[in-house]
Amino acid sequence: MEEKWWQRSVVYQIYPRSFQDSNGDGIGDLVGITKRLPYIAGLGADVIWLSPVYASPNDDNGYDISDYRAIMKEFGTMEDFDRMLETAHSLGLRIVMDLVVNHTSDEHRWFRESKKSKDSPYRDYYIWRDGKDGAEPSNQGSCFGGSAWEYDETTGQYYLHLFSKKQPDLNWDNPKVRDEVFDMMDWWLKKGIDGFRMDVISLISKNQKFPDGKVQVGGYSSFADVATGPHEHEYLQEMNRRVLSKYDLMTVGECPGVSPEKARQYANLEGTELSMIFQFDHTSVDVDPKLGRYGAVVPLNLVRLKEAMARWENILEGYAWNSLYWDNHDQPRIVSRWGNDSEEYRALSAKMLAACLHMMKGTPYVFQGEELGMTNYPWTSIDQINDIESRGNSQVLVDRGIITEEERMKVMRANSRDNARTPMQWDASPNAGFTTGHPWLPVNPNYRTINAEAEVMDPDSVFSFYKKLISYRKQSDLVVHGSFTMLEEDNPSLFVYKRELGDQKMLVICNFTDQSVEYSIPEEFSGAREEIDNYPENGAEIPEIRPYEAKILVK
Ligand code: ISL
Ligand code: CA
Repeated sequence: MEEKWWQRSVVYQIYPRSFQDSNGDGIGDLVGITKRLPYIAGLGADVIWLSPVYASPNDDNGYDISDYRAIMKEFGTMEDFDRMLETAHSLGLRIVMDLVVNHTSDEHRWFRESKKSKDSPYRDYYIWRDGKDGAEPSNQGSCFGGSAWEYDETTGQYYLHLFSKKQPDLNWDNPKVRDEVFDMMDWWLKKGIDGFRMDVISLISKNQKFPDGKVQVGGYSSFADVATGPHEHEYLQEMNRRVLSKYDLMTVGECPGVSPEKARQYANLEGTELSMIFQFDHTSVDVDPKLGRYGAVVPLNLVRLKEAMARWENILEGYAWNSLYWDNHDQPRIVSRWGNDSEEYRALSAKMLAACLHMMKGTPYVFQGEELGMTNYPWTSIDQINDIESRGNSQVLVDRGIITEEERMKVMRANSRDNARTPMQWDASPNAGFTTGHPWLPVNPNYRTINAEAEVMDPDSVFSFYKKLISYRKQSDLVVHGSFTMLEEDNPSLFVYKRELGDQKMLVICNFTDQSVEYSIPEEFSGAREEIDNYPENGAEIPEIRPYEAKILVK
C-alpha cells in the first residue's frame, strides 16, 4: 500500500487557551499561536491538532460549541484564523481542527430552536424523551457526574447530554443533522485546513431505546451502555463519501469504548472511514475499575501497560493505522504519571517515555509542554481547579461519602485534566512568558527551571531529545513501516520491543524504574550499534540498564 503523508508525520497538539496570550487578558489566543508556530516547526513536528477555537460559552472550554462557523471571541477573529493558517502552511505545518459534533452547546441556535416546542423543525436535531414515573427516562449517567438527562420545563420533556447539561447530544439518526454537519465540515475544508480530530466520534450513534444499565460508583450507569452503535460505521462512511474523500486529509477519531478489533474497521487501510483513532486501553491501566479515575490513585502496572500497547500494535497490523500518545488535554502529565518528576529523574524519565513511544508503529502525538517535560501541578484546593470533569465527578464521590476532601485533592494532583492545562512555560519571566496579565489557570511554579527558552538552547534537554527522535523517525522506513514485536512481556521493569523491515532491525529498551536492571540483549542483536541513548555519557554497558534509561539499538 502507498505511504500516506500522515504515516510519517508527528502531530503537535495545541490547547489554545493555555498556549500563548498576546493581549494580556490571561487567555491564550490565535495571534499568540501564530507567533509561536516557528517553535513547533523547530521541534520538527509537521501537523498541528488545534483544540476547539469555535464560538463557545466555555462550559467545557470550547468543547461546547455555539457557532461552528465563528471564532471564540477570546481567541480572536476569523481574520486571525486565516492568518494563522497561512503562516502555518508557509512553515510547512498542516492544521487539523477539532470537530465536536456528538453534541453542541445549549446556546447553539439549533438547540435554542429545538427547545421552543415539540413541533419545532429543530426538535429532532436533539434527543428528547418523556420522563418515566416522574423521573429521568433511564439511569444513564453523564461523563461529568449526575444524570445524562436534563428536564426542560418549556415542553415537559428531558434531553440527553452525555457530557454537561450545557452539551446536549445531537441526534445523528436525523439525516438533516448529518447534512448540517457535513456542510459545515466542507466549509472549513474549503478554507484549506488539513483534517479533523473528531471528538468522541464513537458515541454519535446510540441505542435510542435507552435501556437501564448497571449502576456505577457515581449512582448512574455508563454512557458506554447506550452510546456504541448500531450506526456509527454507516454514518462515518457517509461522511467519508460526501466530504472527506474529496480532499487529502488526516482524520483521527477519539474513540472511547472501542476495541482494537473494532478499530480495524474505523481506521481501515482502504480509507473508507478515518485515518486513525485514539484508543483508551492504555490510559485506563491505572484507573481503578470500581472507583474510577476520580476515586483513587492507582500506581502503574507496567505489564498491563505493555499488554495494552502490544494488543493495539498486533491487532491493527495489516488492517489499520495506529496512533501513539501519552498525553493530551484530558490526561495528567506523563512524566508525573508514569515517569518520575523528581529533580534527579525528571528529564531522564521524560526522555525515556518519549523514546518508548516514538519508536513504536503509528503516528505519534506530542501535547504542548510534553516536549519540555512539564509536570503535574501541586493543587492544594478544589477552588484552583477549573475542569468540569474532575470537579464534577469528584464532587459526586465526596457527596456520596466515598472519598474525603483530602483524598479528593490527592486524586486531583494525580489525575485532574487541569494538570495538562496549566499555561505553557515559555521562559523564566513572570508567568512563564505566557501572559503579561493574570493567567486563567495558575502557572506551574517550576517554570523558572522548566521552560522552552532554556531547553531550546540546551543540547541535552528534553526538548532536544524529542527533536532528535522526531527527525530520526522521519528518515527511517524501519520506524514508519517496520513490524512490531513486544519482548520481555512479563518483565515488571523493562519495556522492550523489536522493529523489523527487510534485513533491518531495531531494539528499544526502556527502564521504567529508578533502579538499575540486568538485561542481556537477544543474540540476533549482538554487534548492533547504539543509535540513541538518553544518558549523556556512555557509562554503564549492557547487561546493565540504568534508572530510566532508554536505549535504541539498530542492526
Ligand atoms: O477519558 C477521559 C478521561 O477521564 C475523558 O476526559 C474523555 O476523554 C472525555 O470525556 C472525552 O473527551 C472529549 O470530549 C469531551 C471533552 O470534555 C474532552 O476534553 C474531549 O477531549 C466532551 O466534548
Ligand atoms: Ca488573549
